[in-house]
Amino acid sequence: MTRTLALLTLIVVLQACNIKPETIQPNIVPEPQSMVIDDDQAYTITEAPILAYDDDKAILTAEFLNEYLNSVGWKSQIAQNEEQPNISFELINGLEAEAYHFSVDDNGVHIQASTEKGFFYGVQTLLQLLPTDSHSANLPFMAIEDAPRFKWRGLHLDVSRHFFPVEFIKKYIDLMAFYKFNTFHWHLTDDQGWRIEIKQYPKLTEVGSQRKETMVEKNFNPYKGDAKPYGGFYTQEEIKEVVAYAEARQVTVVPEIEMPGHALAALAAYPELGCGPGPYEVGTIWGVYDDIFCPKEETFAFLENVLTEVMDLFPSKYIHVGGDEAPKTVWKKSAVAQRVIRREGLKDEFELQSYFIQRMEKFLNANGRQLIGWDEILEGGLAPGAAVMSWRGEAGGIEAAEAEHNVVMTPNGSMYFDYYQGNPETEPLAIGGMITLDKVYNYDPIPAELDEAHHKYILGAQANLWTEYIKTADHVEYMIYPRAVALSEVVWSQPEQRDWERFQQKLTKQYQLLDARDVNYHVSPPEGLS
Ligand code: TNX
Repeated sequence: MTRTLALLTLIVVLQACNIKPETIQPNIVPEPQSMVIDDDQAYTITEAPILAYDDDKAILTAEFLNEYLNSVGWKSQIAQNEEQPNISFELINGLEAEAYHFSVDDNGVHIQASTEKGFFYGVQTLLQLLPTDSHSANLPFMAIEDAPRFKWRGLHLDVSRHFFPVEFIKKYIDLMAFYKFNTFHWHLTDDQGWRIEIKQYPKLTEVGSQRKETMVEKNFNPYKGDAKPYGGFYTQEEIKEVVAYAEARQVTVVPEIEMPGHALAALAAYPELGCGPGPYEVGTIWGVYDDIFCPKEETFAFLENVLTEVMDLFPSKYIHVGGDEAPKTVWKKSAVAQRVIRREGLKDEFELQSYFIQRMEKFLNANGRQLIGWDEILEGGLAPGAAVMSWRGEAGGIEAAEAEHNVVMTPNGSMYFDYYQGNPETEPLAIGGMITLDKVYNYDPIPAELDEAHHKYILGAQANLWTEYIKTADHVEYMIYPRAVALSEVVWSQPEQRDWERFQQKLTKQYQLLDARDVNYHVSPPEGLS
């Protein structure tokens, strides 16, 4: 109260002296579609703003904002039928699902939308404007009309190579939502660890989530593995908690269950699913393994049962089945695999992989879901309705889009956040490659060579974080931020709204916002290397 009084006094004094208190500079990221500012007039939100909404569609978002503000020291409250709320949520008709209008005038802050998603993004814009060092904001009059450029605005996290606890996953999602990302790609299984509880197959986590000490190297070599026993997994209860948490932040969680390759942890648990005699061990070194799922009926039944539990946990329309880096060495030698090739009249092991993926697609489709996989699923023939995640450059994505398949662009030349972002001599060990902040910023998910008629198949883009060399939550954040801040403009803002100079100026405020959220980030120099 005393603070409010002091502030009011200050404003009165300033007005009497005809000095305008400084208004907040709207350094909003991602840059909105359109923004008109009238710096001559301002509206002050003081420590205890009143929130109100005129439609039930805004309840959850109003509560989200209220809770957030209180968690960082504001004393906001929701009060319905308040004559003059400071922040009002107003339902308007006709805006697209994720669009919103945001304005500041004499009557306060207005967030207008037609959907819950729209209200939510209006709130994120407000949170971009609020200062981090005081509980009062002098907002210039403004009018923003905003909507995203792309439907798929994604970040991925590999929790197999290293495991990150639920609390951190929630923080990861919080930050995604803050930058208006809407898709969290959760890479849950790989050679080096199976991290999701599957009730029907308890050994997946009992055995498959634990790896032994690296064997090949007596001397610790971080390029090869951890040299230590390592483990961890999420229970189904934890997964549900994360999915609900994400849903409240308008983030869809897309689970990935790798097949037919990157399956060694599953084979260690259930050796009968491999083509060889076994036994297998959970991978202890990084890289690609020859042992993959064998295309036998038992394997298909297993995978369908696993996916059934996965679909019960994840409402996402898309289910990611991996498909990448599946060496055909073992299938070439396997009598079972060769028999399937003959029985199905297939040409080779690539067509066998295509057959494998097509069976999974039929199963997912029969359950109302869509398959998405890495671009290797193009080899040997793309499953009829599959979406493609293009990681080995953009060629796979272009080919898929031209064939009228949906595509998510995630080329390893621009979207691999496990690559270095600065001088390798001073940066923590990374997997190689160099993706600086400006490189991310200048990426365009629509390839220049794709003809316009097929642009609509590019759903959007996503950055991937593979964690072979990333063991701690702090390090994850360091690799993701601020590159994800740059990516948010790539996937949300219109190309003509993107401006590298302006973006760099906006970063100062973004660093403050990240500090306030206790995020570890890399301070990127203006150009190139640190
Ligand atoms: C390739 S990208 C992989 C991952 C590795 C990554 C390292 C992709 C679909 N597969 O298994 O972690 O390279 O950058």
